[in-house]
Amino acid sequence: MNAILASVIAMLLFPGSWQINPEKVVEVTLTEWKIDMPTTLPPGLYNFKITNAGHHSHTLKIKNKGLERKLQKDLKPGETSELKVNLKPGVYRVNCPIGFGPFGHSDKGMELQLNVGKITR
Ligand SMILES: [Cu+2]
Repeated sequence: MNAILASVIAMLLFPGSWQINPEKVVEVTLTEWKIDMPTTLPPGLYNFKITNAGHHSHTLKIKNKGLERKLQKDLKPGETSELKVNLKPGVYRVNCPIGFGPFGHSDKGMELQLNVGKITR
């Protein structure tokens, strides 16, 4: 098959496959009361694929000095959503900011520290 035609078909079948700087996908699973995801990542553009595998509503927030990103809507049990974040080197706090104080999901365990390291070659 003609190489140009083949690449056009690939672009149609896999939109995004031609992007120069494709984002990396990170799977995140939310349950009671845990956020399951990597705690160290290299810097880069990420698409966090967040699934609520629990029995309560959950959400996800990623924050440090210069950045704060949160899902627009809380996830009901079984729902999945995506959050695109450009992570620069640094330490981030990742949590589920639902509830308050001792009833807050963070305090129950839905909180972790994400370390984004420098690129080492
Ligand atoms: Cu939660």
